[in-house]
Amino acid sequence: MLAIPRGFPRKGYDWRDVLAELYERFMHEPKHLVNHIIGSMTTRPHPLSIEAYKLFMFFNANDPLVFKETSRLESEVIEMLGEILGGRNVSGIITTGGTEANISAIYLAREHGYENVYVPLTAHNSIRKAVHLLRVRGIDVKVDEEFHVDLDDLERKLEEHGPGVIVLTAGTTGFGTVDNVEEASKIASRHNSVIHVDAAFGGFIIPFLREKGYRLPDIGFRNRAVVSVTIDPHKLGLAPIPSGGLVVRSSEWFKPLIFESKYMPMGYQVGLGGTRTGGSIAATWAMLKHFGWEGYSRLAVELMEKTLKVAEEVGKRDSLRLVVKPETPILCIDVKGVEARLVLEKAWGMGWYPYHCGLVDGVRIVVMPHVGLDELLEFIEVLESIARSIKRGST
Ligand code: 0PR
Repeated sequence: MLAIPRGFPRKGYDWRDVLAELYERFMHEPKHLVNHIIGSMTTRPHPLSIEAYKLFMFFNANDPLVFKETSRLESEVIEMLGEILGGRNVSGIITTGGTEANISAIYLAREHGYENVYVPLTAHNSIRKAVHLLRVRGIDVKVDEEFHVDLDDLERKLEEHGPGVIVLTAGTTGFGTVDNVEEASKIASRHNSVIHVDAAFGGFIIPFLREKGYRLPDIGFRNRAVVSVTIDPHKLGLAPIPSGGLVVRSSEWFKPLIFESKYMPMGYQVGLGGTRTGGSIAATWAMLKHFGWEGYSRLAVELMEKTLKVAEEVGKRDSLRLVVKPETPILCIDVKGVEARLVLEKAWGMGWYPYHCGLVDGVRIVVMPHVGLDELLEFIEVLESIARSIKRGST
C-alpha cells in the first residue's frame, strides 16, 4: 500500500516516510537471490564490490586533477582488463554499460576513417543504435546455422563495400555463441579493416574457459585486426550497475574520445559521458583484485558446467529442443509447437523470468552466478508443464 501519492510534493515528507515507501516498493521488485531471475544478464553484485562502490561513488572520474586516486584506479582497471584480453599498453574507459562502450567503439572507428560497419545479425541492438546515432553505414552480415558470423558472407560484403569496422560478438545476447574472431581477423587484415569485439557478456568468461581447455576462439588483442573490445564488469564481473568497459588497443586509437573542455581543470574530458562515478571503477578494481585469474576461472567453469547439465536435461525431453549447443552460460530452448511469447507470458505469471532468444522463437536462460542448478532443473519441469497446458488449451 503506497502512502505517498504521485507527483512532486509542494511540502516534502519526513525522511522516515520516504524511506518506508521505498522499502515497500522494494518488496514488490523481484530479487536475484529470492525470485527466479533466470533470463537477465544482471546478477547480485558481490558484497565487496558494493562496499567499494559506496566508498568511491561520490568522486568524479572525469575530474582527475581533483580525484587523482579514482583516476589511478581506472587506469589500473583498464590495464587488468587488457591483460584478460591479451593486450599490452592498452587504453580504455569504464562506461555505464555495454551500450555506451559499443557506441564509443563505433565512434572511434568512424573517427579513424572506418565508416562502413559490418553488423552480423546476432549483434546486440546497441550496435544498430550506434550506427543510427553516428550516421555511419551499417552493412548486414549473415550468420550460419550455429549463430556464428558467416565468414564467407563477411568476405563477400567486404569485397563489395570496402574497408570498415567489423563487429563480432563474444557471447551473443540471444544464444551465447562466440564469433570466430581469429579467422575474421585474418579476413579483416586482407581487407584493410578493423574489428570491434563485443564481449560485454563473454569477456569475463571466455578467456578463462579457453585456458581450461574449452574450444573457444581467442577474442582479444592477440588477433591483429582487433582494435577495441567491450567487456562489462556489471555482467559476469560481479560489479554493480552501471559498470561497462571499453578496452582499446592503444592510446592513439583512444584519442578521439578525449574532448576539449575549457572549463574543466584538465582542459579536457574523457568519454561520451560527463560526470562519471568512481563507484563503478572502484567496484571493478575490487572484483579484479579479489577474484584474480583463478577466481574468475573457477566461476567460469562452475557456470559452464551448470549450463551443460541443463542442456543435457533439455536434450532428454521430447517437448523441448536446444536451439544451439551452449558455448557460454546462455541457453536458447525451443518449446516445440508453442510460441515462445505464450510460454514467457505464463512463466512470468508464475514468477519465473526467462527471456526471448530474439532471432529465433525460443526461451532464453542466462545462467548467472545467482542462478542455481536445482532451480534450473525445476524450471525445465515448469517449461514442460506450461507447454502441456498451452497445447491442451489450443486443442
Ligand atoms: N552487448 C551484448 C552482447 C549484450 O548482451 C548487451 C546487453 C549489451 C551489449 C549492452 O549492455 P548494457 O545493457 O550494459 O548497455 N544485453 C542484455 C540483454 O539484452 C541487456 C539486459 C540485461 C536486458 C539485463 C535485461 C536485463 O534484465 O539481454
